[in-house]
Amino acid sequence: MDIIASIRAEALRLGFSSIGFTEARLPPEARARLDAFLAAGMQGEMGWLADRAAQRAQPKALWPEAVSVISLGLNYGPEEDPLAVLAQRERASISVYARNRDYHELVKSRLKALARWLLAQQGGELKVFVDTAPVLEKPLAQQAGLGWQGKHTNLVSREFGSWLFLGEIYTTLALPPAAPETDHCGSCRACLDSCPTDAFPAPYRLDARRCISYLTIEHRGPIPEEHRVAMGNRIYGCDDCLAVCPWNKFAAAHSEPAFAPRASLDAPRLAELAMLDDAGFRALFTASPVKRIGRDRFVRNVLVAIGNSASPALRATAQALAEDPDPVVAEAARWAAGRLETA
Ligand code: B12
Ligand code: SF4
Ligand code: SF4
Repeated sequence: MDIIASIRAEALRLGFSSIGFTEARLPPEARARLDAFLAAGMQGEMGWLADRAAQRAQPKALWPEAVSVISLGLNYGPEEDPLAVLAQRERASISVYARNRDYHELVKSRLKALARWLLAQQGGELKVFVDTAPVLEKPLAQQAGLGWQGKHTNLVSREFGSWLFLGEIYTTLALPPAAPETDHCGSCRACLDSCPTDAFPAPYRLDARRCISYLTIEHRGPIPEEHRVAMGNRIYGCDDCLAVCPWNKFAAAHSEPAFAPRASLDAPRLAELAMLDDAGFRALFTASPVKRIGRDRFVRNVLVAIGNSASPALRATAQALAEDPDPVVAEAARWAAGRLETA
């Protein structure tokens, strides 16, 4: 078996769904597009996207010794329609990626296992990354042949649709590069038209400040009023643009026990979530990515969903939080109670 075939076999054995190889180099367009995104302020409060833009846009600027990049994908395709819960207005929609364990740990442990194996087989030096490092993961994955950056800006795979988590191994080994994947969006614009907050100023461009994923996870302070109604009951992340992609019909559901929705996070009741104190919040979201946003930001999101529920029964829940010690929670509670009064 040649080196590429044996790395591929080991990656699949470790549980990765997809793998590709590319040079540790991105074309100047990647930097230009990142700069245009930042110049327009579309990163909002994610200042860390700008802080290390040079390293993000060019692998060798992050690690000069890097020669090749191994790009890896892990399928997290849902077993059921992830948008079905949006119609259940007294319940919460938590995005597919956050309904159980944090994917970062799983992907990282597999990247490390593959890296150890590769070191033993071939030597060289390497570094592993998933999500949080200054790495443009999607353009690298496209270059490595895993898929293409769709109009919703995420990587779409012919085999796994929009449901791949990405991770990388940068290595000093010279590995033969794969052919980059080409764009198969064609005239489709399903993702662009599905966005509740109109977050795409143009195909392939996302204004993060309007994206519900950003608003519910990254944004501190009150959620701008102009987006609250469109959020519906999405309280952590959003899957609309991913879920409508026609390439998902070729995808199989994931086979990871760690990604099967926990019963308590599968359409939980808004009334119960709103009443969580700090300890209750931490206990419910043990090992979940949701834990990162903390009780206050989480309850803020839940209150926006309560305001959108059109359920008079939830008005008392909102009112009970109107004097919350956290001013952002208190403001969201008053907004929700006011909406339900009108309802
Ligand atoms: C910041 C960030 C966010 C931000 C901003 C998203 C964004 N699109 O930039 C927010 C918080 C909104 C977010 C949301 C989500 N994220 Co996110 N996020 C990231 C992160 C950390 C950095 C992405 C980045 O560099 N953005 C900066 C902008 C400039 O980059 P970009 O979108 O790639 O912009 C490119 C396009 O504009 C393109 N472009 C511009 N013009 C043109 C024209 C043409 C013709 C073409 C082809 C391209 C093109 O070039 C730019 C540079 O590559 C990555 C992890 C990483 N390190 O890469 C995860 C990552 C992108 N996120 C991921 C996920 C799963 C999500 C969510 C689905 C989570 C959820 N369910 O709520 C949503 C999806 C929202 C969406 N439609 O993108 C996955 C995506 C996996 C995949 N298959 O692509 C990643 C890769 C994490 C991971 N390791 O798996 N995310
Ligand atoms: S994740 Fe939701 S809010 Fe963000 S761009 Fe996609 S559809 Fe729009
Ligand atoms: S929904 Fe259509 S336009 Fe959007 S990424 Fe999928 S194929 Fe491309």
